Amino acid sequence: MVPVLFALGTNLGDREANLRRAIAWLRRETAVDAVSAVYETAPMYDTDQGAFLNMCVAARTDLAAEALLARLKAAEAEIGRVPSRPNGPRLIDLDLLLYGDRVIDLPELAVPHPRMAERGFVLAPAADVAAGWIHPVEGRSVAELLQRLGPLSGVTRRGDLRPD
Ligand code: PH2
Ligand code: MG
Ligand code: MG
Repeated sequence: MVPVLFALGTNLGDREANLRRAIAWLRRETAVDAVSAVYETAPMYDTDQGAFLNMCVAARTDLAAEALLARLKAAEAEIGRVPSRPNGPRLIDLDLLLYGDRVIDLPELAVPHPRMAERGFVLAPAADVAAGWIHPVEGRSVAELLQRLGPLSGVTRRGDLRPD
């Protein structure tokens, strides 16, 4: 099995319920090892939208990266995501951040996620579950990448996701 790291984000509807559904889906479809705390985060890039909840999940899978991506897209639709503008509001975003130490550069799939190293809303929860994971392009651990960002603004640790 290949270790994988996922990022979850939501800023529409019942955000906690959306996260719970995404985690239930990940538990069904992959072998989940660790689930981060929930972080309330100010929107990056497109700031004219509501605050996000973000989390990360470390897991293992037998699926090839391309097949996993297709399953993630299907899960987003099943949970209720509808198309929006780039970086715009979304009910659920399920991103593949890392797939072992592989580097994949395809039009429809880039791993490591190209902007993960600049995103506090990704690296803060990622450090909860994968602090020592070495980013195969940056050559630094998740914890080091987080430290490199310096003090984060607009990223607040909320604690564990509450069960239903
Ligand atoms: N996702 C984006 C764009 N901006 N900002 C925050 N805080 N959290 C996100 O998950 C997020 C974002 C595009 O995927
Ligand atoms: Mg996405
Ligand atoms: Mg995303």
